[in-house]
Amino acid sequence: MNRRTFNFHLMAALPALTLPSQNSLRINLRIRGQRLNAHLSELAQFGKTPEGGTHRVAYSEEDLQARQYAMRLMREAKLDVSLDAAGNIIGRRAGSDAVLKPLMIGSHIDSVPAGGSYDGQVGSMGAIEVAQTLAENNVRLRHPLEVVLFQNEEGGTIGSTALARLLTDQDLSLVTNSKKTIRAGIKVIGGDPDNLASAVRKQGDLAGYLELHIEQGGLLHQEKINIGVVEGIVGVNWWEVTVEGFANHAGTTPMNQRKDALLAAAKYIEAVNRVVTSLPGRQVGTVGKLQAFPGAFNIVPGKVVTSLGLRDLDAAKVRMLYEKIQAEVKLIEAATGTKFEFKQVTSSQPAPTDARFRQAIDEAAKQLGFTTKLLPSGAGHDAQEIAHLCPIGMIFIPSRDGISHSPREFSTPEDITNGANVLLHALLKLDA
Ligand code: HGY
Ligand code: MN
Ligand code: MN
Repeated sequence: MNRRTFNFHLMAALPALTLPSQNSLRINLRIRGQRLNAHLSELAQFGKTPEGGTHRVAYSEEDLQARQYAMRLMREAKLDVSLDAAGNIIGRRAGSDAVLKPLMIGSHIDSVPAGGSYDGQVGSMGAIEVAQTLAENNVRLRHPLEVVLFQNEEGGTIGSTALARLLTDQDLSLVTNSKKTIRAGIKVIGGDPDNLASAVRKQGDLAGYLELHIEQGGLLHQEKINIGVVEGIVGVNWWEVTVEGFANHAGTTPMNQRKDALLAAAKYIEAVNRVVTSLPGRQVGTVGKLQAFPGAFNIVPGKVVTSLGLRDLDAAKVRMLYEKIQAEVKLIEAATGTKFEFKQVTSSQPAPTDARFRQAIDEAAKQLGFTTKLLPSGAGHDAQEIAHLCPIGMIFIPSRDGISHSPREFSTPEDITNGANVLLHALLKLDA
């Protein structure tokens, strides 16, 4: 073999030996867990509670500060950051194939009152970390990338609903945990409630949506499974319930002549639990709010404002439970001389995840050496609204003792890192 030929063969072999192929670079890509967990700790400072949790209700001062912090991280991750008219924060990066629709990843950073520091926050910081990891390794996806932080998820998946459909006046007049109407809240966070049509996406506008989230239940932790592959998200239905009785003197009103709204509410609460537990299955029913008026030792309560929450993977079962509860309410009204009124506050459809997305998550997790389990989500998520637009997938990491919506909510830094790596590699698989 003459010298020229030898050099040629040597040169031809060199690239395979020295420069990692795009493929091997991608396979070996890992997020920086230390940076991700540091970002989560910093984010938790906004609305930190004495109990060590997070109180960062949508549209609050803490929420505004956290949003600014998150937008800074998104810019550092080389994303082009903007707000849509609903006030959702969206970080964009072009893909190598302009014909393709965006792949979206994200979650929410608002919390429930006196909540934890992981719900929504792991998926939000994890999505930003994935974007930063891609940028600093010069990995450009074929699809455009959108990293989204949805506003007011805890008030009824408001921000993600605003992508799936036009928010109605009834939606905008809602007051949930934030004590502001949605309309006022959207203005506070920099959105434009009079231009919400511009935030609505159509079917086909997105190639897909992936959300990393804590399980908020106890299955993965109990069974020591690393990653949950979500099969579907329950439909979440909330009603505001008002009970009208008759306020009267607590000393001079005989027991058989009262219209005691709080007694009626007590019977209602017991009836909800009895109806929901009377059937086999994973449905849940909760009465989470209760206020009695006027609320004094010496007045028979004339009015009660309470609530009803029903969830299941099957919308027909939720409707059936609601009808059974209504039948019980009729009996309570007759027995107590009171009147119940139910006003539906939110109704999100059960959302199955996409088989191809579940496969990408499962394969990514297993290639990273993690154990996986297919399971439903008993919590509602932004993903179920985006499911109206495109295929979705959800990745769960364990919640210690299944505690959530509580300052005792906790996931380990290792599980958080694992979840973000699965998000990264599931995204790469879906981008192939
Ligand atoms: O209420 C829920 O299920 C969710 O955590 N917002
Ligand atoms: Mn959440
Ligand atoms: Mn939540």
